[in-house]
Amino acid sequence: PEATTALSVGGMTCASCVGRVERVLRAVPGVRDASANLATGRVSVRHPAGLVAAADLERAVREAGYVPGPAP
Ligand code: 9UX
Repeated sequence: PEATTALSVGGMTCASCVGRVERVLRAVPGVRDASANLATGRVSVRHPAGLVAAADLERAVREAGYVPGPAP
């Protein structure tokens, strides 16, 4: 089944940041969709259950220059 992983993303402060974070997450193998919320600093990632590790998502966020964390 599909699953959703939520992350917090620090440093995402403008609409371009949102687009960049969504783009790098959609490029992670197995990810079907990613939706970032500028107001809350959270990202919701859709993927098949078990196929994507949170650590892989966090790495992609970090390599794009943002600061990932667990969803509060
Ligand atoms: Mo605008 Mo977002 O310079 O990093 S793209 S704040």
